[in-house]
Amino acid sequence: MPHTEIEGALEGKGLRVAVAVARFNSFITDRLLGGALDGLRRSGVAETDVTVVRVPGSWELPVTVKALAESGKYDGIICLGAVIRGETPHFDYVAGEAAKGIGQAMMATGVPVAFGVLTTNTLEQAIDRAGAKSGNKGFDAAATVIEMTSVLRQIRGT
Ligand code: INI
Repeated sequence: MPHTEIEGALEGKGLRVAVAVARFNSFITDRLLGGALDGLRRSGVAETDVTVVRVPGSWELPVTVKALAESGKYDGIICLGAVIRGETPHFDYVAGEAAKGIGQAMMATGVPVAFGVLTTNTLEQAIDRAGAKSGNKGFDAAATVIEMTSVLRQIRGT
């Protein structure tokens, strides 16, 4: 007997998506947001079904994602930020807590959350991932959230 296979569709029509974006390092995060909105639009998500939430920094993303997920208003969430190491140990706290908290919010609510938070050693590495040499992680995050919404709906039979 052939096995059963579940694979997500990259069809965003009818999906309601929230994008939480950090203003810190906005030079980078504005580009991630552009990539994410482009990805959503090109996958068929209606502009009127997209909500963008701006927060001060990546530290604020977990509580924002949790509130968005708990509201029941969104099928999927994208979070965008840029944590750049620079000279300060602040990096480790902000990057670590953002990753952990966003993961916890997804696990607690079951709402798919795409992790579009760059954690890089240099500004150049962040630029590379925000529309230069290494693509745009915001665009990738849009594709991920649409795919995961579809995967989870199939598993849950909804
Ligand atoms: N926030 C970021 O999104 N990226 C960073 O690189 C960063 N650094 O390096 O400090 C950063 N800090 C701000 C933080 O996210 C909070 O907004 C702030 O601490 C207020 O709670």
